[in-house]
Amino acid sequence: MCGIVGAVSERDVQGILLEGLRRLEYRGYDSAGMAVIGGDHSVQRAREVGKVAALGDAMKANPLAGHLGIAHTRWATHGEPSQINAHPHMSGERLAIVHNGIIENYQELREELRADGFEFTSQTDTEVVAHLIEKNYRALCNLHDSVRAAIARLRGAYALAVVHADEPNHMVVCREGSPLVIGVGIGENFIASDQLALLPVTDRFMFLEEGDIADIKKDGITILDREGQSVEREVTRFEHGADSADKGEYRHFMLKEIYEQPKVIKATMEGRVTKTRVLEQALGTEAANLLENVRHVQIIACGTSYHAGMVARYWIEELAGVACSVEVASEFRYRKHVIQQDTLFLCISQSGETADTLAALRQAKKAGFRAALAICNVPGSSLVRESDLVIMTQAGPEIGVASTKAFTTQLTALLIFTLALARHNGLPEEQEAEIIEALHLVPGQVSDVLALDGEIAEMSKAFMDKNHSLFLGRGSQFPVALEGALKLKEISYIHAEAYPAGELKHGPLALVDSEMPVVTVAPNNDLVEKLKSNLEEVRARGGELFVFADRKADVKAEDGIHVMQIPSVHPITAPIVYTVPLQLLSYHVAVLKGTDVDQPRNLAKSVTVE
Ligand code: HGA
Repeated sequence: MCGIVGAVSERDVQGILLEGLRRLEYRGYDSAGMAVIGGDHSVQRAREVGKVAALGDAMKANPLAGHLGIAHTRWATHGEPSQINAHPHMSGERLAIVHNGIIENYQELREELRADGFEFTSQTDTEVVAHLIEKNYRALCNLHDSVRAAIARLRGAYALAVVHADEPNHMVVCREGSPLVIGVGIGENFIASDQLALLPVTDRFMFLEEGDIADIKKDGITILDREGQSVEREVTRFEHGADSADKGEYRHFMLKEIYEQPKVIKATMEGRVTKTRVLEQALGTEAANLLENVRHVQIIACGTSYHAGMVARYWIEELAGVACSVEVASEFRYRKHVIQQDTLFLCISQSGETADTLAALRQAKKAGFRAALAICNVPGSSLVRESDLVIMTQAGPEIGVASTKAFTTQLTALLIFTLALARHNGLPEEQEAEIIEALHLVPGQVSDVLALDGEIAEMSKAFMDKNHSLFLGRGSQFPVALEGALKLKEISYIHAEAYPAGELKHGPLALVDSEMPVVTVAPNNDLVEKLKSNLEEVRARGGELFVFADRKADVKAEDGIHVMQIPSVHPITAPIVYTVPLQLLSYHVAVLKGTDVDQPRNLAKSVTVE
């Protein structure tokens, strides 16, 4: 959340920074700003409320010329979205800063700096950091040292980029708990919250470690670690095509990403499964060792990734016979837990920078778990670097704030992991082969569901004027219902709740009437007959049902029951396939309602604040 970009170059940096912000806008979009050090060695700043386009428009009339600059797109945590709270923040006329994260002790620092005579113009925690660095600068006259001295006093999470007009040839950047990457150019260098922002200018990146402080000049990068020791960070090349941040022919990134699913699910399987078996070594050289004797799996995640973890629990207990617990990271990290012996800690995060998940992982590493496994979509992210074992999803960059392809590739990776674990726990070879064969069919089955797009768009009209909806599923389809409800909430702003279908009569049935559409996923598994009875309960109360059902499940369309037939799928892989029609349904409802599909209100991607 919040996007940072910076550049130091021979050329004017305004265009590079604006394009970087446009690409980072998924991280926050309530205001945007830029500060550039011009030829006269003064700081010029522009800030606008709203999206990056508003800043771009303002800058057409008043361009900022200069070879060193920093910029920011905001997702407010401290202080309303407004021009005065927009970054960059300044201390005096000569120091400017952009920040991603939260400074927890900002109140006490603010009081101290006020007593020192600093005047505050915003409500943000960030402005405190600007003044703190400036205070140090007055004594130390060196930006790097001033930043180091300032961050020693900060509690919380931050990625910072700082420029000072007295040192017009470099910026100082650092990170602790929020992501920051350095883009390595030729005769120019860059920084950003993620690689995507910089793809038009470079494909070579260095990832800062927690506690690093770097000086970025156009012809050199120096990095010191937390202890002040000079360190080298490896330069890696970006693997995905530079077009990933483009919508192409699609109206929205979300739709593009829904349609990419057959390809990326396949990519996530590549190199990890044969026709009939999981290649355990492909999960890491240590995989066999770490998975042996696992007696319990503790899954931690947030949001959509949490739903993926909930599906995995059904798989892990059913196929591996290993106990599995799933918990949202923000709860897990703040309670005492009993750790059973030989528990594997499994974190799921699209970005690998989710603040709560990372914090939970760091606690877990001290707490005596057997090992930590990450399922993640971003190579080089903190989660990936800090885990013992990693399964990368191969979704490619996901730009739409509402997660789609990241979820289905997480499920794919989790099923592969489950089978590897299950093999250590006596899953018969034939059963492994049956499931892998079913997994190979999933990309084709997802394509078949995508072919229903037109019909689903038609169905979505029934939701346009509704304020509430219910989603039902049983067994491993319950998390699919949860994910479907989350998608509808996120992008159409319709209140949606998901229940295990068997819970209906224990409360939510009271809500059912003709104004409450009820969406149900009904694959042909051993729970389908029970599910049909639940549907009757809804129908008997006048509720309108929208059922995504296996052809063979024999759910009949009739008055008030709309049935969309889904290709027959294996019960184990069904959650992956049944997610897709629910994504399309939410997408079309949102389009009909005219909401901002890719950047829904109040949300942002990559939740790097707590
Ligand atoms: N706390 C700062 C930055 C917010 C942020 O990083 N959001 O993700 C602010 O409120 O401006």
